[in-house]
Amino acid sequence: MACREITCKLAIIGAGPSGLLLGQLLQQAGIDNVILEKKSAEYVQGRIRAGVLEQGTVDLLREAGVGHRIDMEGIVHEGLELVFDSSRDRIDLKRLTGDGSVMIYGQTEVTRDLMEARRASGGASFYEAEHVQLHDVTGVQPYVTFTHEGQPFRLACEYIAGCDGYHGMSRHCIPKEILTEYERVYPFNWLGLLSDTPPVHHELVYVNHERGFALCSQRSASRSRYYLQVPLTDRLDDWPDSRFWDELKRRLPQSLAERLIIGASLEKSITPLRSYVAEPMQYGKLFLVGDAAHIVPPTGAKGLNLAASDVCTLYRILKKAYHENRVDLIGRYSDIALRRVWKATRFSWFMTSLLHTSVTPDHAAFERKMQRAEFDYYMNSAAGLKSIAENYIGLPYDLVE
Ligand code: FAS
Ligand code: PHB
Repeated sequence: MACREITCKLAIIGAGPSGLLLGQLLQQAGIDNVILEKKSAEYVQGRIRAGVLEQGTVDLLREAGVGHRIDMEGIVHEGLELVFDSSRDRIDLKRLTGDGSVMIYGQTEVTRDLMEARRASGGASFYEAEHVQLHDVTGVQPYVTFTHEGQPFRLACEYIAGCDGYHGMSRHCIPKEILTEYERVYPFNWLGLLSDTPPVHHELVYVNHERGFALCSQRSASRSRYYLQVPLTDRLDDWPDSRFWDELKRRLPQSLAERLIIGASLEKSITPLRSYVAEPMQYGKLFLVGDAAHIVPPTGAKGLNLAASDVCTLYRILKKAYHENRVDLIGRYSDIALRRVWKATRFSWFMTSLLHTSVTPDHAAFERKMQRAEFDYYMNSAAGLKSIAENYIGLPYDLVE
C-alpha cells in the first residue's frame, strides 16, 4: 500500500492531557497540528487519574475554550487538611495565599472536554496509530512515520511535541550522552479506590498514620476517591473492598472514621510512586512535554498540573515564533519549563516524605520523629503554612518574553 504524505507545523505524539491541550491551544491560534495516539479514544478517556487542578491549569483550559463544564461542575476548594497521628490541621489556602484555591475536577473530565473540543475544531487526530517513529529531529525537516488502519503515513512537520508520557518513545530519541535522568523510586505504592459514595469530608484530607498514608479525595458530592499507602509486594487481589474500607477507617481520625460511608468500588488500581526528571526537555526540533519528561509522586497533586504548565510554556513560545517571528525563543523552552518542574518535584517529594510511613525498620523510629518535628514546625509557623499553601495552589508560571 502506497505511503500517504501529510504535513503540519507541529506533530503531537500522545493524546493525554498534554497532547490534547497543546493541540487545542495551537488549533485556536491557527498553528496546524496533527495528534498521533497509540491507544483508542475510549481507552484514553477511561483512565482514572488526577483530581486536583491548580488555578493556572483552569485558566489555561478556559483559554483553550474548554472551561465551561469546569465552571459548571468543578468544586472550588479553599483549604485542605493534614492529619498526623489523628491530630487534624487545616491549611487555609484562601487566607494564606490571598484568595488562592484549587479546583476539584477529574482528569477523565478534562480529557473528555478536550476530546470534544478537538472533534469540533476539525484538527486531525489518529487514534490507534501504530509504529510511530520520529525521524531527523535535529534536521531542517523532521518527520514522523506511522501506520493507521494498515495505511502507512509520512507526516512532515516543522516541530514535534513528545506528549507520550513516561512510557512513551519520544524521550528515547535524545541520545544518552545528551540526556541526563534524575530518579527516586519510593519504596511503597498507592492503592486507589473510586466509589459512588459521598466524600467523608468537604475538603481533601492527607493522613500520616503509623499504619501508613491515606488520602480522602473526591470527584463530586456523590463520588469519592480514596488512597492507601501499600507495600510494593501487594497486589490488587490482596485488597477486596472490605479490607480497603477497614484499613482506611483504622488510619482516619475517629471524627472522620465514624462518618465514612462505604460502598462498592467502581475502580481500584495500584500506582507506583517515583520522582523523575529528564534534562534537557528539548532536542533539535523535538520538545518533551508532561510525563514524557517528568513524573512526580501524586502526593502534591502536581502531575497533571505540571503537564499543563509545560504546555503553556511551549504554546506561548510557538505562538510568538509563528506570529511574531520570535524564533529566538524556540531554544528557551527547556530552561523555562525545568525551572517550574524542579520546584514542583521538590514539593511533591516534600509532601511524600512528610506523609508516608517509613518502610526501612532500622531508621523508622528516627524518621517518624523527624516527621513529627516537621509537622510541629510547619503547622505552627506562618511561614511554614504559607509555604505549603502557595505550593499546593501552584507556583506562578514563568513568563515567556
Ligand atoms: P499521559 O501519560 O497522560 O498521556 C500520554 C499519552 O501518550 C497516552 O495516551 C499514551 O497512550 C500515548 N502514547 C504513549 N506512547 C505512544 C506512542 N509511541 N505513540 C503514540 N501515543 C503514545 N497526577 C495527579 O496530579 N494526581 C493523581 O492522582 C495522579 N494519579 C495518577 C495515576 C496513574 C496510574 C498515573 C500513570 C498518573 C497519575 N497522575 C496523577 C499523573 C497524571 O495525571 C499525569 O501527570 C498526566 O496524565 C500527564 O499527562 P500527559 O503528559 O499527557 O501523559
Ligand atoms: C485525586 O483526587 O485523585 C488526588 C487528589 C490529590 C492528590 C492525589 C490524587 O494529591
